[in-house]
Amino acid sequence: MKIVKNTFNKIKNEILKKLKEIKTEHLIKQYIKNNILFLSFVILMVINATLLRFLCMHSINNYLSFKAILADTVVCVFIGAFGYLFKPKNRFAYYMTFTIFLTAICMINSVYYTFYTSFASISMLSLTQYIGDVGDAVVENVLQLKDLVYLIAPITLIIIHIRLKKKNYYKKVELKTERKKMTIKTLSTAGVLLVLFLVTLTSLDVSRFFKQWNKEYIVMRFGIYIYQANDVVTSIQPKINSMFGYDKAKKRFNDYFEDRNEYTSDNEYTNIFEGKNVIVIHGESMMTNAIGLKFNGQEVTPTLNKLSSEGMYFSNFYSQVSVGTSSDSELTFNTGLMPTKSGTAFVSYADRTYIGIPSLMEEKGYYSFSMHANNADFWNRRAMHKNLGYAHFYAKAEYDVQKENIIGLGLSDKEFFRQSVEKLEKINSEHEKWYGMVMMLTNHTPFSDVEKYGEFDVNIKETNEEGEEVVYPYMEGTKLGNYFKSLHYADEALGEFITALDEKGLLDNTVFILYGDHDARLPRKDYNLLYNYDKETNSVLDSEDPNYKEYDYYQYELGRKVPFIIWTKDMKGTNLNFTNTNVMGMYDVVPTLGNMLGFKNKYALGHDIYNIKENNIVVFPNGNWVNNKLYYNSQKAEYKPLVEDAISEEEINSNTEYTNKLLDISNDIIVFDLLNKDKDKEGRLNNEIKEKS
Ligand code: GP9
Ligand code: MN
Repeated sequence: MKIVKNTFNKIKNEILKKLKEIKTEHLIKQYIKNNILFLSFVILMVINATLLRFLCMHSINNYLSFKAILADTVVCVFIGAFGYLFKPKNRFAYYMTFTIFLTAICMINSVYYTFYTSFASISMLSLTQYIGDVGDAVVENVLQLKDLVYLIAPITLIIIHIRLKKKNYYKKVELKTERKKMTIKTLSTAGVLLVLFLVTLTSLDVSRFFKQWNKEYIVMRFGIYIYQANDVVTSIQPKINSMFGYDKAKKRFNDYFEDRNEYTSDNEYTNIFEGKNVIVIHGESMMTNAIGLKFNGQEVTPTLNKLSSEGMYFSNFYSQVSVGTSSDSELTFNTGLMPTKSGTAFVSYADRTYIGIPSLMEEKGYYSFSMHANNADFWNRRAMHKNLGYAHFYAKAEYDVQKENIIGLGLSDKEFFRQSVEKLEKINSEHEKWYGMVMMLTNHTPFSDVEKYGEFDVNIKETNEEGEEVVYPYMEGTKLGNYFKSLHYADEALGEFITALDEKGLLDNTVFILYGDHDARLPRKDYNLLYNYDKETNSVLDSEDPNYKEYDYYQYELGRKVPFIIWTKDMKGTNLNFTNTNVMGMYDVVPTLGNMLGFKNKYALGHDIYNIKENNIVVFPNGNWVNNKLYYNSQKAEYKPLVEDAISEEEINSNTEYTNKLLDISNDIIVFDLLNKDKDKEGRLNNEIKEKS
């Protein structure tokens, strides 16, 4: 009896299960049948976006990026949801309009990518004046077949529509669906998918999204549709920022430069390098604290040590970057202006007028150029280098980048320098005087390509009483340790570059200048280990230990110094061979170098260090400042004295006021385009009217 009962139950459960399956299957079929147009729209548009990533970035990770597919789906479901507000017979027109619009986005980006190896931006419309020659892009004047593939989507939608119409589908659907209910249901689905997408994001994704300049990264994580929408917002924002307040800004600007004591008098260094060729090295993430540092008797940076001991070395020099990192340092080095308060000058304000060192040198008869083996659009350099006055930007497409020569972000520094020497030889033979910036790349965070940096131990090796070698791990395996290995590689590359230049006679009449673009953003705990290592425990010394020196907030900020070196091959032992320990910032480069090379830029905000000397002050974009006596933390309104006789409260207040004022003026110059003389002539009638009303 029991057996019969069990068998009966089993059969019953089995039948119920089947029925349930049939019901679900039926429901799904039913849903698909009733929503063919909506689903076709979503699927076709997601396929188009995926195709775009595939055809542009050629890597499985890129085109099958789960995040991007999810993001594109969210956008399409969201747009598609509003289609339900229309009567079924009118829905096709709605979906077709958006299909054409989204397909156009894919096609435009596809064509743009072929030309510029980057995704399109509406801000580029206002930058066309700087993009005269396409330079390093592969120029093909015709639309390629791959750019037309996106048209399959609208064609498919039309075919689907015709077939549905034939079957009288729209009339049948009309009877069944409730329009508002379907809209809300579909919007809720978009909402759930959006939450799912948001939880997959990392903080790096979010920060890059708001900065918007790393376009490939954003398209890979957020999809093309969100990228393009974000692009519109970030492109319009600078325009809105500059719409109001021009007259007030102009007045503040005039008053500031009228009152300003510029310390511009001649000094013993005036014109000392006039007429010489110039090579400026943009030393990626090079920091002062590595100069002179040794592990097991081996120098981390033998080349920097040599240059700093043979040349004019500024050992208390700070970079003044904000979120624009490398590009901010290029801006400040070249113009003496500070980074903008929001966005980045290179990306958001590339159409403004700047007075760059390259254009000033050009006025003196120099040929000016820049070299960097990364994509020309990285940090919007293609437009900005032109704007700063570089006559030519040798970017990635002009370098031979083979897979085996890639380290970290791109072409290794050794190979980059090797190929740059060839270009320099040609430049030297064609131009009487030249000024060039050569930008390094390998020593870039996260410093994880360790096996490619070559041998350099950051441990401690000792011989014990028994004569055996004992190894303490010390910095091995830490990010700072990997940084030293990477920096050692970059330093070696630099050394090879100098040797090669010398062999070709390119150093004979050349001033060699090097700056570290910004600190390497390494964890404070790693510095704590570096300066407080306890061999016995292989960790940080106990804080009670008399030898323990805490690496606190101030140590960290003060430790972010980068090298600034001016060197010529015959400088050693001369009166130009010394270390200047006065505090100095990137914005002091224009006046200091200008004095030596024979150019002036009234609007550079720093000072000639040989005029202002120990009275200098370095301001940072976050409102902090440092001088020879004190480091001021503006966020906490606290400070750390650096000398016994620190300064008075009054002086601190006036320095803080100076800092804020300078940051305002600098920001105004860029946002309101105050160096644009034409704007002056035109007047800003529209804004005047707006301000008065
Ligand atoms: C990219 C390189 C690095 O070309 O300059 O930029 P960063 O991340 O340092 O700003
Ligand atoms: Mn950098």
